[in-house]
Amino acid sequence: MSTATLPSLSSLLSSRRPHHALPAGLYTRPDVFEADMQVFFQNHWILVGLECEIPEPGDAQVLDIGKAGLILLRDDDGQVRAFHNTCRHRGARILDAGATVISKLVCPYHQWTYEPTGELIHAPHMGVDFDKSCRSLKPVAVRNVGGLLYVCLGENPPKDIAVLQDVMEERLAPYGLRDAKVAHQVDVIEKGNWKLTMENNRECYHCVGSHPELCVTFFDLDFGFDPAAMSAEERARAEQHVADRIAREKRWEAEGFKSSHVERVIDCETNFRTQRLAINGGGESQTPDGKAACAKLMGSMTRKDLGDTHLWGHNGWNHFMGDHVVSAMVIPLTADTTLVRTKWLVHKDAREGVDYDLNRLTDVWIATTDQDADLVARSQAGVQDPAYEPGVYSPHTEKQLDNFASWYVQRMQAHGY
Ligand code: 3BY
Ligand code: FES
Ligand code: FE
Repeated sequence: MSTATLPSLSSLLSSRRPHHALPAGLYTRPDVFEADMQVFFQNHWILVGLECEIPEPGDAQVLDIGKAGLILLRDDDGQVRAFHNTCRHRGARILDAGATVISKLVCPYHQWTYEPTGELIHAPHMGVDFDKSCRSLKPVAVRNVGGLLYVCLGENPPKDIAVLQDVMEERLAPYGLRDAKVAHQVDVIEKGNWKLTMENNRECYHCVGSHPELCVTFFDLDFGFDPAAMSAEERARAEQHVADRIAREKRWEAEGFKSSHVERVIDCETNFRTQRLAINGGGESQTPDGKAACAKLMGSMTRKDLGDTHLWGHNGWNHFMGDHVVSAMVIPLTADTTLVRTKWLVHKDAREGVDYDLNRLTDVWIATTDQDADLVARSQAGVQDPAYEPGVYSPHTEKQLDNFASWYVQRMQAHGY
């Protein structure tokens, strides 16, 4: 099909049927990918890293997000700052993607030099009248939400990030993310559109069929179920599970640990959802046997029995447990490839081989992430099939996908598509 015969993006968006998956073009077309990057990765808040990845002055993390380059660093006064990674002379990239340590930011092209505050301090051969003061690096809006770093690359960052901060700072405080370290990181490039990656992570309908390791500690029942599809015995077990969850949540809340379900998923700019859920098995952590993987607990945590505080956003998901944290961020690469970067955090003083065994810490989510990558590739292959027709979501186990697809369409339309 030539581009001229393709439906417009706005007609694709308005053709999405309520409660159904998105039309194929929204998962496959390069022009939609460009629009997605502009709307959801340039003009919404995105999760880009962790404060503990830049613990000391001069520590920097550099990331490519589509065509945009981002520098995250800690300045000499200890403040976290973010800049666009493009030189104010002729635009060259200043730092390469990855982790680095800087004292000044020196552009490799003609050595224009910037302070960690972004101020231009050295620009040789520009003449005596050259005004350096208006050529600082362009800042990027950054928010530190209890140790999770969010940026908005655009000029008008959504104000409702304040809701996320309000809800999560209190919940994250005991986990002491600032005093954590990344024990392990894995990059997986999924062969699918970023929205398929996000949809896959919002349901546990597929867990029983695909995630034997995760199912030891994860209750798929927490992600919805259809009583009508169950035997009397299964239904009784599911109802008991829900009753236990409510009782446990009340107990945790009474003990001062916020646990309730909070969601901002439609009619909002900053999409997030959080809830503290119980862990199956040993009840402590997402490990092969449910027992904590790290003897030294996170932050000020003194208990291992506080479940898993989940946090989903539109480009990532996180699990905060007593002994460790799993934080995944999603960066689209092309219409049909997506980077999923998963980090395992432990207390900064925890010693590998003494306080934790790296395999026990990472086994479950390495396996789960690989299994999810297969599912996403399978979805992408299927949605680009000419025979694909958007299917209906389960009202019981895929409600979060329905909400995500509705939010996606709403936000695209709000941005003029
Ligand atoms: O992606 C998964 O396997 C599951 C489904 C629910 C949340 N997530 C961890
Ligand atoms: Fe950076 Fe010239 S482009 S110094
Ligand atoms: Fe999965």
